[in-house]
Amino acid sequence: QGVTIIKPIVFGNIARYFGKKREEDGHTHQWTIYVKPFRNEDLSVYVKKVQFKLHESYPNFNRVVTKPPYEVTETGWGEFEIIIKIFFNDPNERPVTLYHLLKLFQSEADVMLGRKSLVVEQYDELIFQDPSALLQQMLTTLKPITLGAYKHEHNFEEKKENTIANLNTAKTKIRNEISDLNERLKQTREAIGKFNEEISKLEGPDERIDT
Ligand code: SLL
Repeated sequence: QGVTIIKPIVFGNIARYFGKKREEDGHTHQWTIYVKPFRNEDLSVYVKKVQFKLHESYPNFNRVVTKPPYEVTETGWGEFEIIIKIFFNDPNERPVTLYHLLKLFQSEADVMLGRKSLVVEQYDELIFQDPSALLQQMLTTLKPITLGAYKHEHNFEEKKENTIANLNTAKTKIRNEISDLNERLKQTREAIGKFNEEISKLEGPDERIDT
């Protein structure tokens, strides 16, 4: 068959400091862990549910979200690893597991004072290798999300462009360095050649320097 379908996603957390520690429970932050499509599309067409496994200090730490937005909002005081498991509408498709370190603390002043939210998210891709006919149909049914405007915290397109530009600059620099070194190598070889000629003249052919 050889069919591969790729679905770009973004997952991570946003967090905000209360500004002080809450008296009742010692919580300091509100945070949201999420999985969302990179492009504007309705994941629920092929996603059955997303399971977020929180730290065991949380009541019913295994949170299951069956429809978009796939996210869990909580409050707390500490950072920990969240295990995200994505289940698909086709039971034959194995669930995908992602790991995210919930991040609450950051040294930036506005974040520390609670004037600004912190966002730690990453781009990833769900890759479907030879999906069943049913799943394939679900994967290619494009359905945009209607709830709310669609926007990412990070501009991944811009990041991509910047990365490409940086790589090209580096490439040019390395190319120039290589040609400089080649030029020096050539000059050095020529110099050695000249020395060898001189040596031959002075002492005969057995004293040459090998190049
Ligand atoms: C730490 N290893 O010690 C981590 C654990 C757990 C954070 C952090 C629980 C809130 C609640 C909460 O914030 N747990 O009890 O409802 O830093």
